[in-house]
Amino acid sequence: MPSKTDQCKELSHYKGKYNRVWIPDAEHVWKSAEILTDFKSGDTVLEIQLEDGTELQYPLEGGEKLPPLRNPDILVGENDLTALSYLHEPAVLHNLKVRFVESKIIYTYCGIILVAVNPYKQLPIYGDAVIHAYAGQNMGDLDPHIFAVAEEAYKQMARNNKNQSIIVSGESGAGKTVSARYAMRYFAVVSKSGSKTRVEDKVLASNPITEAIGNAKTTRNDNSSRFGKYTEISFDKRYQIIGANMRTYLLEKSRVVFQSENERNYHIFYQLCACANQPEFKDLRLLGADRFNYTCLGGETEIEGVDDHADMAETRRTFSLLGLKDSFQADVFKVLAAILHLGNVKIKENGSEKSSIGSRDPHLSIFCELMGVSMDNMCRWLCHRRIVLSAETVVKPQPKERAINARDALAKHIYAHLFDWVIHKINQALMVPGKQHSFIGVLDIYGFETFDINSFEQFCINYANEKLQQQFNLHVFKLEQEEYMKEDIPWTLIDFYDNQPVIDLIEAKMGILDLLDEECLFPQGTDKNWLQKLYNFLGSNLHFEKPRMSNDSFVIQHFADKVEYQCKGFLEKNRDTLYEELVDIMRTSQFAVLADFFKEKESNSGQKIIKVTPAQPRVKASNKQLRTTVGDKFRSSLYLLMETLNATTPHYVRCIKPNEEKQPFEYDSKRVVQQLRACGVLETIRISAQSYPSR
Ligand code: AD9
Ligand code: MG
Repeated sequence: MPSKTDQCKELSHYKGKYNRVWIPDAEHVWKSAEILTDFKSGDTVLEIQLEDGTELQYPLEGGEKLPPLRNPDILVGENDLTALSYLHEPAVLHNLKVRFVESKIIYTYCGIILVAVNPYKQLPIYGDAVIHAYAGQNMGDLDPHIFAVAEEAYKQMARNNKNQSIIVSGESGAGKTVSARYAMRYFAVVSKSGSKTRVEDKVLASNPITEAIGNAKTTRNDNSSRFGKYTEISFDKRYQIIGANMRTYLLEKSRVVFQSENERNYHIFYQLCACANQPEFKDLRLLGADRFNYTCLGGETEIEGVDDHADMAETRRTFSLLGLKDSFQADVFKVLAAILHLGNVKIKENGSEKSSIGSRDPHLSIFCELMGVSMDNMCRWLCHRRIVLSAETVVKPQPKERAINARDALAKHIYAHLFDWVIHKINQALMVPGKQHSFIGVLDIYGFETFDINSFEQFCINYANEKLQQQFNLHVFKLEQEEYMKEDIPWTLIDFYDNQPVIDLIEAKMGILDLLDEECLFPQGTDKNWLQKLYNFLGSNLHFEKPRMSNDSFVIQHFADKVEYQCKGFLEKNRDTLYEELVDIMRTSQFAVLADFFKEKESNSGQKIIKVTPAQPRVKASNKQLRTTVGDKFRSSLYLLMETLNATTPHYVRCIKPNEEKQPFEYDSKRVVQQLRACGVLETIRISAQSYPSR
């Protein structure tokens, strides 16, 4: 971008011919205008005219704040934003808009980033013929495309003998999952050897299954990913696909037992309910999705344009394609049905201290039958707890609310185990027979999100996005700057937006996660106590706020936006405990799959504990619980993900959601600019422009 003095010069230089500028506008963010008078140094106002003929005076602050210049028309619509003469926010916003709205082009390069604007419409640009057109081409030679990025990764893998990553980011509903799917399809098509092995098809088949069990309708996206996924596609020496491996990140478990208004549980439940009448599911005693608590809490059980019945057929077809037999599928469906029945178990209140379940509760009885556990035990241990005192063990009744929590916790745990089990089976089916030469990883993680009510899940999701943003910042900005210094090119370190302070706030010693873990150690710990500690210890942090009107929430200034989190439920979700008594019942199940889910693993928590040294060394309290908390585990898994990404050559795709209403080719400048500002596209432009001094 030209410096301000340059801009003054340029402005007077172009006056007459290119006297067009952008001025800020409340509605359209930027509005086009023409300068009417000669600009002289020291002027305090510019006489300008808007496109509709209105004349106004644009205030100049000491001749410094000149409005950004418009690009010559001939450049508007460029494939690569870095080719524009004037590079600034209005130019980017306008260029993307012209391409998207007028030319219906969704992809644009911005230096090393591919910007993809979600068209909310099927486009005929993804066929095999298009894939073949991109194969072997150089990135700049054809129109910007996700296939061009995939080709670039493929080429660099072969040329440099180095593993690659395609990192797709953007907010919820922006198009990450769709982009990741197309990238994977590209590799499958170009690497196809023509031999009988159908490993490419298998790799692609993993997508519909993971989406069935890990995606759900939210108010943001009808097919929202509720887990993160890094898929490593393995290639042999001839760069043909030989297998794949998926790593998943923190599934949103709470959705299994609760959905907000207009949201749904995981797709697979509705697919199953849609097939309730099929003879093979008779034993599961299924009902319509509107008759199970766990599937109807959000109100609507159907999604416009989605046929759950047909999707079930697709899910089963892909299971089979992966070699996952009918018996395996039957076990999966049995567990899913059991979870649905568990959610319908009626827990009665017996005074304020006690609760009970009818000895003939029909749903509990089906649950027990399907899962091979004792009805008596379940009735008793959903509503009681064993309390170990020094001399004796007493059995204490539980109030209704606690019993419901115990039931829901069990449902969540069973589902999480089922999810891991299915992923494990898919990985086995895609396992590389021991001769991987290199890989390309595709990262599709839940996008930054903010709802009316934000809880632990949004906190974790947004934390992951902070880490990704930082990975991007460090890669693009620091590496580029180092390059300049190495070559001794005069260069002022530009201060890019560094989000380390927010990351510290969350993950460093005595940060939000540490304080949360600490509170979880106290048996009497509460969400409110923890929140109070946050206010006390972090109140002065620039990225942390106590809302003026609430004592139940806290605000974090994330890179993308401010988000207010409600503290309710954080402790419970971070602890993620399940009563021992219920675990014991599951372990003695006659149904081997279920017993295995709860089998005692090496660590007593059933979670593999990975000891890592996070970027910010943290001294752990000596009495730190043996169990890893969800937050702690997530922090470690993100650390490992960053290590993996940093060991590969990254390729970035930034997805943009152009409007809230999911309307085809609607471009809401306000929403777009918010995302451009948040995701570093504008910062990158500054650097890319500097990299080509000739421009
Ligand atoms: V989330 O963080 O998982 O909630 P994503 O993954 O970013 O989100 P997704 O890929 O699921 O969003 O896209 C949302 C919807 O936009 C899709 O279901 C499609 O209907 C639509 N979409 C996205 N990309 C394209 C595209 N390239 N062509 C057509 C698209 N439609
Ligand atoms: Mg997604």
